[in-house]
Amino acid sequence: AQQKKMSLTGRVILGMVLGILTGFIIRSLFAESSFVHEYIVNGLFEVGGKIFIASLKMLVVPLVFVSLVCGTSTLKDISTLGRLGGKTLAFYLTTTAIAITLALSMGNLFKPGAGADLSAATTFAAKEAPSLGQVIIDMFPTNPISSMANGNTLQIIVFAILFGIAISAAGKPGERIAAVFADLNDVIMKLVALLMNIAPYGVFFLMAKLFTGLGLDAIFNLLGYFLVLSAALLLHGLVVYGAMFKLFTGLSVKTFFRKMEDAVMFAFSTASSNATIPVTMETATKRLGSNNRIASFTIPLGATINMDGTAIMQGVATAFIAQAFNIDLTMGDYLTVILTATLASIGTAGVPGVGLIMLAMVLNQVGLPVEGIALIMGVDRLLDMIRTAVNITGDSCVTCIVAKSEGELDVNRFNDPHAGEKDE
Ligand code: DAS
Repeated sequence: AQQKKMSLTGRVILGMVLGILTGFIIRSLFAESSFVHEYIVNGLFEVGGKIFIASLKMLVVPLVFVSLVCGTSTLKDISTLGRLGGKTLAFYLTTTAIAITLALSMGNLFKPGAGADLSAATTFAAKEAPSLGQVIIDMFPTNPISSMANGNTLQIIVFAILFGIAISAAGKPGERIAAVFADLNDVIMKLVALLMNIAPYGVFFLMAKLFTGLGLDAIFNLLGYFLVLSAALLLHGLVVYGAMFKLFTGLSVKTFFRKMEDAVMFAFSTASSNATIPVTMETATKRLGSNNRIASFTIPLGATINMDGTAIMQGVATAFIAQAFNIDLTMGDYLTVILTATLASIGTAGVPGVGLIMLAMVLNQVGLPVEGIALIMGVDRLLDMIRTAVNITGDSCVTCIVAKSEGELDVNRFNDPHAGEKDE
């Protein structure tokens, strides 16, 4: 009988666990060995991890452009697009507002920053938060090729939608181009499936490198902050998305979370929503059954503007830093935090560490000392991994809700436990 091939999820979990173990072993037994650090940690692990992330990012621009053109060109009419866009934005902005409110409430309830050690505070440059007008202007590409070259996801989305609309309105030539994009999309998704095979090794390298350098002692003196933020992330990820999923689709929440495993693990190990787009897309379409017409729009958009996990970090971190510096925030300040954090998340792509940059904008906006970020930087890498997993879970949850509401979710495929696992 064909030997049961361990599923991708199993192999990625194995890679993750072995990587973490290897990191701890090197950290404890080979701390002094310059050979191990020179050639293994900063050599093999560093190079392997970077190649893995680069291979995922390589697919993002072609996948987002082709799948969105493919999806938009098959839309029946433009009003569908308007309805789709409206629903998607409404859900994304609502979940982000819930996320920050939850975070600020927990931050004020548990007061993790009371009596924090301020010695680490150093200077930290803050950028001005973008205005809503500027964010909207920045969405329109002046040169689509440079948008692609720079990986400006929002501009690629806008251009792909307009291009797809033109295809659907262009009669015969449009039909021929649409057919080409449909085939291109299949080929790129096949490339995604092929690249998945290197994932267990890539995750091993990333985890081994990270846990060789990660001082868990940083967590102990920030335990309050770490626990409150992790609790808020898990609460939002499981309870808010679970309740929303059940309420708006009526489908099994357990099945949803089980099928999200691969995408969650990729988001966790890469700490980048953008790099995880290929896996989130494959999960949303092949495993959860959302039509590409929906997922090709909602997933790339979500990876860019829907960062609930990041918003939660900003809520808890703002409360923590205000408490650490004994500054009382007014309700007006909290509303400013909610607005700035939402705006900041719209304009920034989902890449590692972007949450900290946005936090500097938020703190700046409410007059909190931006150097407070230095207090939490030590544990931010690990928290970034958790909140990125929450970010893409929110994107996938809204994708299923919007697809279901449009009658574009294949329930049989959703309920099929093996959908999308074998190479189709
Ligand atoms: N790493 C970001 C992402 O990819 C999240 C963050 O930095 O907060 O979503």
